[in-house]
Amino acid sequence: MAALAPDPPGPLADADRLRLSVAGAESNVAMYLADHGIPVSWLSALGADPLGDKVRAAVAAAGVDVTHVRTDPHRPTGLLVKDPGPTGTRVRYYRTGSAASALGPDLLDHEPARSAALLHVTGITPALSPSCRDLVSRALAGPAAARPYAVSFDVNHRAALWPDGTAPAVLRALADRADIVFVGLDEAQDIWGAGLTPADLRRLLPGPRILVVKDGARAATAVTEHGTRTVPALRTRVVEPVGAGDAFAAGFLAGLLRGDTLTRALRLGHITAVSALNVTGDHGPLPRPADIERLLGRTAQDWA
Ligand code: KDG
Repeated sequence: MAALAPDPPGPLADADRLRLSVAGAESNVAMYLADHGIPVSWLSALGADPLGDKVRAAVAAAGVDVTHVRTDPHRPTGLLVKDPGPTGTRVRYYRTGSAASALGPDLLDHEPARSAALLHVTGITPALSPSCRDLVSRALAGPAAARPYAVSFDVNHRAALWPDGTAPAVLRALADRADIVFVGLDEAQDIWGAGLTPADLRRLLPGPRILVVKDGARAATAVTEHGTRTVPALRTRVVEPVGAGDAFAAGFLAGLLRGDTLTRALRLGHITAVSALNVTGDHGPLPRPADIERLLGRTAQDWA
């Protein structure tokens, strides 16, 4: 999707200028995976309009295969507009009837979905339309072992997209069928109950092989059947947090796909998140490979 934000940041109602950028949780993950050298395709739909052209070009320029992105001649590219205020940034969506909202389960019938090792989906898509919900349900249908790919699911609760209050039940049912789940601790507490701990979340979501609970600037914990690993976050200057969760997911998945240990994968998640935290847009440059290696090799105390 395309994104507009007041430039300089400030209330939308007072803005004279808006900065145009590219946003979207799944395309962000795809771009950060490509940055890590993982071959990745983004499956989505864009309008036959200049915003769609811009999004496609930006995602392709990051090294992501966009040849399977559909162009819908009848529906526009989705758009979000940021409205920074004293208590945080409110996001306004203009995506009802967008090209992506018309996607459906047939997306999974074709390459590259059939030959991928991993399919990454988020809790944003099922909120867009009934056909989008069917798409994510189908991606997660059947026993995990019988699926041709592993599925990772980032809960990504966007309250504005769930006016009917069904988010807790729908997101829990979908997440519990995934192989790998990402959820923010505060996000999980908002949806499923105040005071929940990672151990409580594991009881709530017993299905995933790996449950990753992110605790903001503090730490991230991976819970598996073999135990729990917690890795503290890196200290960094936060310019704007949007996109950091996607960057974290991409770093963690890149680590797993490379065969790293859980601890190294969590570290790579944090390192990648810093790239998003240090910039105003969702997608910032990764540290140099030598710096990534140096950070991965540090001891636990250095990360605290
Ligand atoms: O994770 C960042 C996303 O939230 C942002 O890029 C926009 O995908 C988006 C959404 O639907 O909010």
